[in-house]
Amino acid sequence: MNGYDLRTMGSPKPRVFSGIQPSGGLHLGNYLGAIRNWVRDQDKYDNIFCVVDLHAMTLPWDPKLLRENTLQVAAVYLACGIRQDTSTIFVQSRIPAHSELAWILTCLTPMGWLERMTQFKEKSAGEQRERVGTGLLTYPALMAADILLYETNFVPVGEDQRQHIEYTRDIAQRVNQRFGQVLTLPEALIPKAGARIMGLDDPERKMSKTLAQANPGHAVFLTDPPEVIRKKFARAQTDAEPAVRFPPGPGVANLLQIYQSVTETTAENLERTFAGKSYNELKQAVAEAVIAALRPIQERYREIRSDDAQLVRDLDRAADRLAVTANATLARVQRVTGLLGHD
Ligand code: ATP
Ligand code: LTN
Repeated sequence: MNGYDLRTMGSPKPRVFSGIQPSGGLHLGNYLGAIRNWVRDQDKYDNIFCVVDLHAMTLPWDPKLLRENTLQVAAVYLACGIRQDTSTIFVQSRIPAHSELAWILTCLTPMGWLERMTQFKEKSAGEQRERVGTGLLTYPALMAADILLYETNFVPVGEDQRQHIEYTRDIAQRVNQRFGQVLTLPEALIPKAGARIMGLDDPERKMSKTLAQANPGHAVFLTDPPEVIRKKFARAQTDAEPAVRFPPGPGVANLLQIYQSVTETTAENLERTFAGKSYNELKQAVAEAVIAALRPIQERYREIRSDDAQLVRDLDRAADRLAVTANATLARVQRVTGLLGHD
């Protein structure tokens, strides 16, 4: 046990914190790579799941869509099985401490650290500097603030976020070394299976909300109706072979990965079921498996979205509760860094 755990003695379970940006509809990759693992492990931890709306402002956004996507992400968390007795779901911008700690961390972060981040390089590639918002560069400082405010022990995310968690540890260590032990160092929890679902239109690229905006056939959204899911799989890219072979090429491998992940079947069973089958048979089987897995989630989602006022009330209440912890951490950092009024 490290020194900081003393502050969380009231809660015997380790703290988990994770978040998803409301930058578009959630897709199968978000579910299989992130949310499903959060649901499965939620009883082991004291969980906080955030809708990181301020992060969704790091690329151009539409205000109406941001509001709708924020409610959608929160409702999807609940519909997928996140339970409010072991987990707290809230919206990042409802707790101003996130922005305030992010500012202090930004001031302590060398610009070179941020310029070297893979996500920044990828998302700003091909854009002129005049057209990229500064928030895309300082994004990791806000993410670090999210995590550090709650004395988080573990951060369950997909592989693409590992570098941001490393930065979070580095900046927390810098604060602790310079000003005294005020922050808890978190660790990434990265799943072995499902950590990287690829696009249906292009199996070389990770399924992503942003790419799905340009081409809806890229991703299956968790809210897609069955006929849309069937159509998207029917058009998915496969290989040049006449039938399913093992080992498969990238397009077929992605479909098999989705089938295996959704049905939780073994690799042997997968080969027994699909070797020699036509691509049409494979696509239909994957589509039906996904439709069956999403059906209860979609039913629950519709139920939750039939009362947005209740959803907003729950989110606000959660934010009020969490603000106590967030403000306590912020006050500690403000005090040790010399800001007035926190003695
Ligand atoms: P954007 O395109 O806006 O960056 P995204 O679809 O990549 O969005 P994020 O909000 O960045 O999704 O990620 C939310 C969570 O889902 C993260 O934990 C991330 O690692 C995971 N994730 C995203 N895409 C995939 C994928 N294709 N396969 C597995 N996990 C994924
Ligand atoms: N950058 C993350 C989203 C995110 C996050 C967080 C994840 C913002 N703040 C804190 C975990 C913990 C992403 O998945 N794109």
